This record gives sequence, C-alpha cells and structure tokens, in this order.
Amino acid sequence: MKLSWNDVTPEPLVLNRRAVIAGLGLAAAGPALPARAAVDPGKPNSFEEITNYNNFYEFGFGKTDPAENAGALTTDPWAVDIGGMIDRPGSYSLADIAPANAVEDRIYRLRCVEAWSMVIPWQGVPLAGVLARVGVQPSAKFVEFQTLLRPEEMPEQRRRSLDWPYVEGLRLDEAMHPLTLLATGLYGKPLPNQNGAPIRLVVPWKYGFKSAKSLVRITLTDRQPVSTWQAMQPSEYGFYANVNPGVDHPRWSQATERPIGAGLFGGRKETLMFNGYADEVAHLYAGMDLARDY
Ligand SMILES: Nc1nc2c(c(=O)[nH]1)N[C@H]1C(S)=C(S)[C@@H](COP(=O)(O)O)O[C@H]1N2
Ligand SMILES: [Mo]
Repeated sequence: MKLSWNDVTPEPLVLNRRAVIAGLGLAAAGPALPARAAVDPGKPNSFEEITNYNNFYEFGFGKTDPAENAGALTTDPWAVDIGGMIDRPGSYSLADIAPANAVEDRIYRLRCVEAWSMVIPWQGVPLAGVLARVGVQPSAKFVEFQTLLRPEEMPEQRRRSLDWPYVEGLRLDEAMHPLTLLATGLYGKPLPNQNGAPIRLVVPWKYGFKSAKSLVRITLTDRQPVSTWQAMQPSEYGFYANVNPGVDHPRWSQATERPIGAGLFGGRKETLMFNGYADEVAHLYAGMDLARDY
C-alpha cells in the first residue's frame, strides 16, 4: 500500500517547520512561528559516541553490546504494519513512510532514565504526518509501538530477560506533537543498527526508553498501551515517562545528568523539565499531577 504525500494538509506542515526550528535551536523567523526560540540543544555528540554507547537490550545489556552484536540484524527488506483504528491499515515500506523529500533534520537532546544524556542529529519524518496519511479514526486515543521480534538475530530475545517484543506507547496528542519523530538516519547516514535501524521513534521530552527502536508495528487504539518497562516494574517506570527533575526514580535522583563525552571533569548538568522542551510540550499535561502520572 502507498501512502499519499500529495494530499498533505497544510497545518502539519506549518507545525513541522516550527518544530524544525525548535529542534535546531535556531531563532524563530517568519510567520506562524513562536516569538521565542526554543532552548539550544547544545553541541551534538560525535558519531562515535552516539553509536558506541547504546541501550538496545535485544543485543545485550552492556553499553557497547549493541555496537558489537547488532551487525547481524538484517534491515532490508523492511515493512511497518500500521493498523488499528485507522482508515488505511496496511504494510508500509520505508520509502512510503519516509520518502527522501519528506525527511527533515532535527538536533535533539536524549535524556536516559539512567541519568546520562546526549545530543543527537537525527534525520526523520514527523510521526504526525504519517498518522495523518493513514487516517486516524476519532475513536483512537493512544498509539502503540512494537519493535522487531527476531530471536535468530537478536541474541537477548533467546533469553527471557524481558517480555519481548519491546513495546512502547504514547497518548495520541503526544504522538501527533510536531517534535515527535520517526528517525531513519543520524549524521546524514542511514540509522546504524545499534540506534534502531531502519526506523525508530524519537520523543525528545521523554526518557530515552520511550523511543522504541527497529519498529515493525504501529497500532492506533482506544486503550492505554502497557509498555515493556511499565509491565516489568510499574513502581519505577510509568506510562508517561516525561523527563522531570522534580520526580526521582525510586532508586536515584533525576535532578542532574551526566553528558556523555563531557569527560571526567566535564561535570554533571541540571536536568531540565521536559528535557528542555517545556515551551513546546508543557500544555499537553496541563492539570495533570506529574508526580502521580510519571
Ligand atoms: N527496542 C528497543 N528500543 C529501545 C531500547 C531497547 O532496549 N530496545 N532502549 C531504549 C533506551 S533505554 C534508550 S536511552 C534509547 C537509546 O537510544 P540510542 O542508543 O540511539 O541512544 O533507546 C530506547 N529504545
Ligand atoms: Mo534509557
């Protein structure tokens, strides 16, 4: 099935442009853009750092395991099943989801729940545009994301260390937010396997674990998905997982973070509310108690 990029509705495009500027930390200019520039995400980490310090537990629990073991993953051919409460369910190719002329650059902070952080120059397409094209039905309230299940190529899936496949979820408005990206590349190269080739989610205001890698299924649903980490340890990992320096993990503080590559004396940094994207996303959580809905 082909996704039509011809009947693009104007609104997501306007929002996308705004998000690119926010993502790049450039000063806002021109019409339909916010008066205030978003927080500067900082200097990107090196390609070496971004591809050799990873969490991709399907390939092992050590930070260098994904770089060492993910070479065995075959990512061509690849298809993503998009289904559930949409008008045009089907199996979509990468070219359908992220045609070259729709791919954008986004420099985003990534803040891991383990209290380290990086800055990553991604390429990808806003999820909102993809969802608009498959026709989200009014009954849909949440989006569930599923990673590949292929134990032959993913060594940790041959053990019962986690309840595979890896599953994550977003509320529909979070999924539709212009900052939410389906990434297909970094540093202008196709996504390395250890970073979630060939297509992964990136939600920059949430802890890194929300950004599920190597996606094979996206499902629109009216029920709040139960994510892998939430199912495993609900007292430690909530559904929302918004970066929040004021709400500690039960076993450690979330007030500060260790920037990867800053060196031994680079020092810790204060963690920012919503990872620095509060101006863009705080309105999504107005009236919610984020200590309860963590
Ligand atoms: N399928 C899958 N996706 C995953 C993970 C994982 O173990 N499996 N780890 C998550 C965590 S905890 C983080 S911090 C980010 C890390 O992304 P990166 O390695 O590209 O920096 O991926 C997330 N996505
Ligand atoms: Mo993480």
